[in-house]
Amino acid sequence: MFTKILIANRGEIALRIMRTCREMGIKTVAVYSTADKDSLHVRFADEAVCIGPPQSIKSYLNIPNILSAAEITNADAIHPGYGFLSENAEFSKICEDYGIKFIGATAEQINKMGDKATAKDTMKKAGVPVIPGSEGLLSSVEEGKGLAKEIGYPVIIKATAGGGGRGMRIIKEESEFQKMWDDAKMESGAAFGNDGLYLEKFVEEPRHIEIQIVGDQEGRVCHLSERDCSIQRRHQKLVEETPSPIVTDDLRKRMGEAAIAGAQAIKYEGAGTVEFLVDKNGDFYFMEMNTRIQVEHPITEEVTSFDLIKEQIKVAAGIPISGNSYFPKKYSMECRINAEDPKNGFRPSPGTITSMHFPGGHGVRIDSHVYAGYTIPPHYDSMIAKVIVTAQSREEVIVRMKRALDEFYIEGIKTTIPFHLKLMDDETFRSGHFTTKFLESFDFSDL
Ligand code: MV4
Repeated sequence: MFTKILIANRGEIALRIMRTCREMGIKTVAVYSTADKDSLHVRFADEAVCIGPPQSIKSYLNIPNILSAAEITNADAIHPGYGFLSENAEFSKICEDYGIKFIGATAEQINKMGDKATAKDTMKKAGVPVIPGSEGLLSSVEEGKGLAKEIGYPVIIKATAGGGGRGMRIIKEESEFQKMWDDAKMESGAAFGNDGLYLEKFVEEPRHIEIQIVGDQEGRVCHLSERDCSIQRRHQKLVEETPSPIVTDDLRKRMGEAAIAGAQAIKYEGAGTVEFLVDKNGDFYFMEMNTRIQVEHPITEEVTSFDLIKEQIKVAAGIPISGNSYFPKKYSMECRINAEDPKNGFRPSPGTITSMHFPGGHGVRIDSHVYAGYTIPPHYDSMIAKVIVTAQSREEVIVRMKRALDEFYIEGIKTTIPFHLKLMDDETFRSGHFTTKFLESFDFSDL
């Protein structure tokens, strides 16, 4: 087992990783930017090293400084958390070359899944259902138009280097094709330095359902069932829940098996997530694979009793998994609390938390790095807490979530709490029958 892990991240996920390390008897090293010198992750760690100024590119993305910090503190592994360097193939490779274990995917696995058109081909070959469309990249507008005519409009063109909706265009008819093609090429070239595009049939009003998997170094993979992430605004997830209200035992079994087949095809090691779209007929299709721990991992932990960070660390240290998949016996939901004003287009609201109190009690878990007196720096993402609620049924979860959100008292900044409170009373949300388009017609004006 590792003796000391450097956590190349900040905020709640850095604390989350340190907590498991402490339980496992592993020493921790925090790295921090000058903007984070008063952060809890710095105080929680056994050692802390400053790695640069506030801008991420000069600190949390600064590979030489992070490696120097690992070297001077004698860390034998690096946990990247999510975001920042977590899916950076170059960083994974450099760690390997340095003899420091990267607790995450190998460079090869990251590259295979990072290029979305390649990832789709790999999954298709492994027998995972994929959305009908181009084989690999489109080489011309003419090829795209021809294919769209064959499979029928609407179609969607996506950036192969994309994700999170950037470089993506929905095309409703052939007359729009050229303009959408030019826009998507321009946007993806500028954003990713790669303007490769692929095409798919557009699935209208889908659900976003993802399967958590864990693979070990011996090629064994198990799944830990699904998370429903259909409550999103502009590709930002706001609420996640498990089990999904629309996933039957049979669908869970088939999606779980598909996710395992896909992960085994690339000999996937560690924790990963296979994202699917589920259409109105209940058919599912591979969308992307995330080769990292995700923000919403706690709801899976709550219903399966697994510590996913501990699983990541064990697998990275070469300890095999049992190979059994887990099916939820409980219900769990996460509300992301962001320092944003939901009445004003979710505009960031950084500043100082003058006073606050977290909710607690039975079935309530708070993953957060903030405290009364803490100043939220403007340089990073705006999530300040995750309220994770667990109970025996979806109805009980919603009642408990309302209670917890009511108890969450915070002053000095605007947060997304009023939005979540309204959502919990929304009839469509409560029915469980909503799609990824649900928030497009939500009224945020009266929060
Ligand atoms: C789609 C789709 C419909 N049909 N692909 C959004 C982000 C990127 N990961 C892929 N996305 C989508 N791909 C086909 N063929 C609809 C979306 C989509 C979406 C997916 C999941 C959650 C929210 C979404 C919001 C808008 C569009």
